[in-house]
This record gives sequence, C-alpha cells and structure tokens, in this order.
Amino acid sequence: MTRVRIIGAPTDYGANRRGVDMGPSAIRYGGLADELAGAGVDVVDVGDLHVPRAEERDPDTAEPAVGNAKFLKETAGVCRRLADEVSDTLADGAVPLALGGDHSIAIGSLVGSARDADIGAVWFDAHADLNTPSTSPSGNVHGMPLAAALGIDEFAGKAWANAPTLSPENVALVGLRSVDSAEVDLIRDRGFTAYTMSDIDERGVTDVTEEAMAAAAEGVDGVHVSLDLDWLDPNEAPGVGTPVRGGVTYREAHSAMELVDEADCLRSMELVEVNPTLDRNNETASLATELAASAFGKRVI
Ligand code: 6HN
Ligand code: MN
Ligand code: MN
Ligand code: MN
Repeated sequence: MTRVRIIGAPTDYGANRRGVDMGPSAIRYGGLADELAGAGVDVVDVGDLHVPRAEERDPDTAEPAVGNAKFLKETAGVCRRLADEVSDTLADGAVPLALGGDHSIAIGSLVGSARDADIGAVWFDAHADLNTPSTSPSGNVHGMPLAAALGIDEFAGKAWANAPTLSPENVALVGLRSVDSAEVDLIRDRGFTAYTMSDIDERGVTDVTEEAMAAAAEGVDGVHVSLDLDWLDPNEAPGVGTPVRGGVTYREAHSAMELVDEADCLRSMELVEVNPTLDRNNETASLATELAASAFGKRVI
C-alpha cells in the first residue's frame, strides 16, 4: 500500500500578496486526507512547518543581498526544513506531499527529493518559474524555484537551493502560457522539455502528459510532480494569486493526474498557490485534493 506523508508549508514570502499561507488549512478542510484514503493510500499528516510571519521580517535581508529577490533568507529557512522532512519521509518509505504556500516551497521539495536519488520533475503550471533574482520582473521567489533548484546564475553553489541530481533534460514544463523573456531563452538553450497550452490544444493533454512524464523519468530514480493550481483555467480554479486565462479544464487536469499515477514513477509531489482569500467557496482547495487523489491512483471503478 502506498504511504503518503502530508507536510504543510504555509508560506507567502514568495508571492506578491497575502493569503496563500492559508493554503494548507484550506486544502485539508477541502478533504485531502479523505480523498487520499479514497485512493487507497495510507495517509499521515505531520502538520505544518513553522513559518514566521512576513510582517515581522524585512524582505531585503538576504545574505548576501541577491538581486531583487524578496524574503530570500526566510525562504531559505523554510526550504531547508522542508527538504529535511521530504528526505526523511522518503527514507521511511513514504511519498512526501507538500502543501503550499506559494511555489517557492518547491525549492525545499526538490532539494529533499534529490538528496539520495537522481530525480526528474514535471511542472504543471501556467508559468515556467525559471526567473532568477536578476531577471525577475517582480522579485517574487515563487517565480524562481526551478532556476534555484537547477543552480542557475545567482543560485549557483547555494546548497539550500540546489538539487544537484536534477538537470534540465529531466524537467518537463506543461501548460505554459505566461513566460518572461529570460525564461524563454533558458527554455530554448538548456534542453528543457516544454509544452505550451497550444501544444495541449493540438495534441491533447493525455499525449503531452505521457511524454512529459517519460522525459522526466528517463534515466533517473523517480519524478517530482509540482502542481501549481494556476495551471488550471481561472474559471475552474479562481483561488490563485497569479491567474492566467486559457488554462486546462477540470477534465483535462484529472486526465493528466491519472497519467501521473500510470507513469508509476512518482517520488514526491506538492500542491501550491491555493489562496483561500481569492477562492470561491473553497473550490480551488477542494479541486487540489481531488487532483492529488487522481495522481495517487483514485479511479471511479
Ligand atoms: N507562480 N513570471 C512571474 C514572476 O513574477 O516571475 C509570475 C510568477 C508566478 C509564479 O505562479 O508560481
Ligand atoms: Mn543524473
Ligand atoms: Mn503559476
Ligand atoms: Mn508556479
């Protein structure tokens, strides 16, 4: 029986607005443990990591200051602890499921998942999250976690941020529709596998997801799946801080998560960017729980 350990990481340091720190509570309230139990999974919830309030912190105290990245020091603190939890979970033979919080927590998931294994990653997101402190238009670290884990530019050599066994050839981005120009250059130059919404329109989400999982899994021990709820269309998932029109539908999202399960290489996962203050009756949080259940094997019959 698959064992899943839920780890809450209630951050909002990486986003440009408050509220995403309430994501873990909303996702739990949306029925995560029951949904996963319905998928036939043995679930343990270890609660939330301690995250100091942003108001008591100075956003500019990274040491040394790194570009315009905000709350980098605080983000490093949370990600170090998350990485330890993720790697302990894997050592105990369970699959870590991290709940954000903003997408900067993916740095901790990736570092922990890569500690004792070669990994790949599939990024279900409207965005590429490949900015660096110097290329970021916003300074928000939730737009940087993949660049951090891959040690790109200012992130090179930062132990807290780098997942040394992850390389761009084993990273697949799915559902892109808002990509900054420096991110476009990285995607073109570094060998990522990338699918825009146009690719999904043309080829269908099932083909694209199968190919993405295969590319990420090629030659590694397991795959980290990162699910940013803004991957979905804002009509389906309104409770996110950086919505972009033209995302995948409810059915497409479930189809893709079922294929995550079928690829049979899931090593670690996270659900991020659910912001209950922007949500409609907790729909986005509930959707996150359903999608996680599909990824862990829930089927109708
Ligand atoms: N997310 N590319 C934009 C930025 O500020 O770097 C948006 C990033 C959004 C990040 O949704 O996880
Ligand atoms: Mn390798
Ligand atoms: Mn996003
Ligand atoms: Mn993201």
